[in-house]
Amino acid sequence: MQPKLSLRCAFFLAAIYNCLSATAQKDLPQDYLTPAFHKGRREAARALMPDSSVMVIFAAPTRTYSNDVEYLYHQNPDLYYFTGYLEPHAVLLLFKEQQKGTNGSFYNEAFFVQKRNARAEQWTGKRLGTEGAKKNLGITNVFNGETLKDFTIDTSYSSKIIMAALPEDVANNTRDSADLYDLIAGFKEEVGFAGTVKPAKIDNRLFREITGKLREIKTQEELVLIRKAVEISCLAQNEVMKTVRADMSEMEVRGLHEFVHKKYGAESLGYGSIIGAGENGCILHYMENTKTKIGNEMLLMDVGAEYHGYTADVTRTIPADGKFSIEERAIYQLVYEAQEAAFKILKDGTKWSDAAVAAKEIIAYGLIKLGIIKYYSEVDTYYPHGLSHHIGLDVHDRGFSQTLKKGMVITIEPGIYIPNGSNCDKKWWSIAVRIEDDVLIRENDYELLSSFAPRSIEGIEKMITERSLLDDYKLPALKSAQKKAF
Ligand SMILES: [Mn+2]
Repeated sequence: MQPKLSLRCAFFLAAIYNCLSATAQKDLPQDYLTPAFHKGRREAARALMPDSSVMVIFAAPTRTYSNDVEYLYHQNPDLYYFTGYLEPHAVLLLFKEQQKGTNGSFYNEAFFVQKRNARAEQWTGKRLGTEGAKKNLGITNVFNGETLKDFTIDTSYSSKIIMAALPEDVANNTRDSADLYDLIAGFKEEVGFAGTVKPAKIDNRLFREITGKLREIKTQEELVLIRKAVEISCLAQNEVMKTVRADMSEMEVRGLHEFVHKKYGAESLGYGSIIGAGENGCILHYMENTKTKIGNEMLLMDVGAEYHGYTADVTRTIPADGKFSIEERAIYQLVYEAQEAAFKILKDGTKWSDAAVAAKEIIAYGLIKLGIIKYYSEVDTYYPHGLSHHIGLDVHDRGFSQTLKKGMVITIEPGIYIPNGSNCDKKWWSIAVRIEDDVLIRENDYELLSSFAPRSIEGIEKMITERSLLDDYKLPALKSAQKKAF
């Protein structure tokens, strides 16, 4: 990575930039969500909005990783859902009814995006600009962000301004007068939002309700991407099962997962990969992955590929030495049966809580039978999390309904975690098992989207015996690891 550029190079860059923009990008993925999808989502939102209301959605803030380096940018899923736009410093205004512009034209949405800038694009990548956004995203009313301050958002008539709570960690780039900080400041001034005192018209709850109702039911276009993310995640699990050895590190296992994701074109992860060997599996969101040898205990791997914004969430727990011990088998089988019990009742109309109870009962009575707990009430000690959540543009995707509905995609993920020092026979200590699958709810049943990776004891033991090309992938030992004096 290069340090920031000095001014004198700018002239030279303008020339390169012209060459770059003249060469159309070839060999890009062909399966992005279509402009028709995003337009359809905007129309669906409008149908749920009350009369005379406007919905306002800002891009996600950029965030500093270190010094002048930013974290890889990840768009606000709501803005992506409604527009497909992937760049920062933007805001969408979605009106319920047609508005009359100053020039007499009518519009019911206005999208403010980052301006094209040759010098900036040489460093941080191409921008769509207003013309690109119109052409690629199919939005008609697109403006440069800097014009927001001249745009009259006439909210005097509007019953509600429907929006998410504003992010509090937005940095002000003083060299950019139309960054997210300025867009938010301009908007706040326009609607009389002084400091933290919110005008009564601003409704955050309704925003969560409308977007929850929309996002919890997946469209056919979304399902194509989710299926792909889930399959990729499963194939990575399989490849790791085939390759796993006791002398591998947690970090290497993580790398293998993410390598397979990238082979299939998944741009990102839905969350930091969780690779926990033995005791580390008991830490629910263990993302350090620092253990240098996974050893012969259980290996819990919770890894989700993100493909075009949609994430999978798949966990497999395997015996690193290829065979489940008696104790590992007993705990694993219990988690497996808990998952099966929940699967059995999944369909349109099932209450979330019924599925959760079905799984929890299996685990509680199973742990009692194994002598690990005495009473049902102790089950939370070893099963401390919920059974299920939506997945989609967020790994914990937004939803609204109390019952399952056709078209929802959710996880089913029971687990049992027995840390060292637990109040039970020490033969159970450091066993951690989670089995997490992704399912599509159908009218009368469900579809197991993550069936590509085995989840039964027999299926996993068999997969581990298979060979992988990665078995033969050996790198030379590092020479710099040997200690030398200056
Ligand atoms: Mn999950």
